[in-house]
Amino acid sequence: MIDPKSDVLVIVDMQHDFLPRGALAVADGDAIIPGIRALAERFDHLVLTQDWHPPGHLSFASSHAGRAAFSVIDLDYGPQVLWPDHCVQGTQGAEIHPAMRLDAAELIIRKGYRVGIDSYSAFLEADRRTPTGLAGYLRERGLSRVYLCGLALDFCVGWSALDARAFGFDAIVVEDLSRAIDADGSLQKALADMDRAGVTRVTSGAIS
Ligand code: VGL
Ligand code: ZN
Repeated sequence: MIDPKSDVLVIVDMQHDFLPRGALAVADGDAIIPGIRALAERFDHLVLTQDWHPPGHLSFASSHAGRAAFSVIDLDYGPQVLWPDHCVQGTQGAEIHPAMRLDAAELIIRKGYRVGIDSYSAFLEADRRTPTGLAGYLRERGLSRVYLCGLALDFCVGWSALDARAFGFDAIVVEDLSRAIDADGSLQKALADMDRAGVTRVTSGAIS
């Protein structure tokens, strides 16, 4: 049962670059738009996340001579998948799809805006030390249960859900309203990590 006081829906990275024809398109990403819209209508509190990279971002394959997209390099903070250029600040590809209740969103949290650190998680950047401020925001507002959906299930949705748990929130991933990139077993790993961390997985039809 959705509790209008304590529950927040976090819609992750529903941006044109992650949708079909986008720079880092997630298969079938557009299929979840109507369902997310319908679910968003049922929450009093709505937060959107926006992947928001400067040109030349460290996570772009184009920033590393001779490296192909979807290969992995070792950085100071750990392994980093290299992506096609995506969600560059101010570009159309970085815009959030207009069906995501932009008008009703209480917070749009941008992430990945430091040129040298990626951030899949909406809570903590990839160096695992730099907070985005979202945990404090939710805490201060008494929002203790976080529903998550969007793109991509095995990266930004999954990492955000794991960090929600790590910061002491209840975390519920709406699986049918998320889609995965599934690079090199990443989906299976994300699901296992979430189960281990106590992230609940539901389908939208089961949310009363
Ligand atoms: C994402 C890869 C790179 C995501 C963002 O939103 O899942 N994935 N940047
Ligand atoms: Zn990104």
